[in-house]
Amino acid sequence: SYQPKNILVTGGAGFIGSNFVRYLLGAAKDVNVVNLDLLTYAGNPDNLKGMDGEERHTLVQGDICDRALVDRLLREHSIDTVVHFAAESHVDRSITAPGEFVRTNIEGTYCLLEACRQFWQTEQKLDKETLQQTRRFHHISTDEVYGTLELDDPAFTEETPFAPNSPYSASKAASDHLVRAYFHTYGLPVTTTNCSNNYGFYHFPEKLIPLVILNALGQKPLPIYGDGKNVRDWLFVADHASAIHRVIESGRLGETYNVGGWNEKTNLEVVDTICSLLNELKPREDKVSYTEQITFVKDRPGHDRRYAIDATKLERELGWRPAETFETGMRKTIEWYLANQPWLNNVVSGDYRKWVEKQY
Ligand code: NAD
Ligand code: TDX
Repeated sequence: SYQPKNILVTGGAGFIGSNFVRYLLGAAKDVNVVNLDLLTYAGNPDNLKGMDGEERHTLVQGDICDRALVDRLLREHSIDTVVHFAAESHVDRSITAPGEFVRTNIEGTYCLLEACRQFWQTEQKLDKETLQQTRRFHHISTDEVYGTLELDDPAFTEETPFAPNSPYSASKAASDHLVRAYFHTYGLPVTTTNCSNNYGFYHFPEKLIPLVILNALGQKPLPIYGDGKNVRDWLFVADHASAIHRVIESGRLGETYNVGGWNEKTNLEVVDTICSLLNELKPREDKVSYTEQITFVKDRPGHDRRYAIDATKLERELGWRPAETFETGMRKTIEWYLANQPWLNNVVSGDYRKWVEKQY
């Protein structure tokens, strides 16, 4: 199997990227990680505190669209493997301001692909066989590229045609196509994973699960879009990290692998689960259930009804299964948020942004 050594992770100060870096430094004792992250509102260096193997990790604040910077990092750190998380990731923001999604998600992916092609093929002069044996470009994508499902439709497979419905998913679909094209045209050794909704530690509280935890504890309304019956498949973030690692090690080049948790839930079911765990672990002083805070609000424009992932290819070819069920993963998540209120307070107050001022 392929063993990465000097890895450029992009977007590794965000939610999934930071969980992946933490996982990888622990799981692979001989890897070095350079973490290129622009530290937008979604990037938080606190997510990377106290990691085993942190002496093998370097955080660089910078833009994946900055070609000169990417070129320099590839060369200075003899990068053999790129793991690409950096993106604008929030669907609601893509509806109000799509421009940054086109820039980071499409142009940024293009810039990284070009830089790798130039560095590995032109500068290091690797022939196709050596290139494909000794280098990797792994691209992280989403199930949202496949569009939306009716309740009785079969789950998305890797063969499902792309039909993105939001500026976010359209920009991710474009980046997936570019990655695919660099394999077919230039032989770049790429793999892609399309994953369902993640939840877990260090999740930024603009997304449904951490927002509901935050608002529940703050005695604020728990906003449910529309009728609350939209369905998502949920995967614990550490399971996503292990799936990515497995695909980098053993995935077939040029292939995409769907990653999912076999956990389809309506949004109301998700919010009910959070409320009952909180009722048990941190009951309200008045002993009233947190579900009393549920409030139905205006629906998201173009709100996809259902996502469901068929992850059998990943299981059949690479033997991967998630370790957590929704119940075990959600319990860990709620316990983590209750034990890490300073992290949450830093995010809500904006204090986490001060890292940037302290460093530069
Ligand atoms: P996130 O918003 O928490 O993190 C994104 C990170 O990228 C941040 O640290 C941000 O600072 C950084 N970034 C943004 N623009 C950048 C730029 N121009 N240059 C360098 N860094 C930049 O997102 P996430 O939820 O961790 O998602 C990570 C990846 O996984 C994304 O590609 C997303 O599309 C994909 N994904 C997410 C989910 C999910 O449920 N969150 C599911 C499937 C796939
Ligand atoms: O306040 C809310 N109320 C609500 O009902 C929010 C923020 C969301 N929702 C709904 C919309 C969705 O049906 O909950 C569901 C989940 O919403 P998000 O947490 O915004 O996630 P989603 O839009 O499904 O996209 C996520 O999963 C796929 C990530 O943000 C993407 O980056 C990933 O690709």
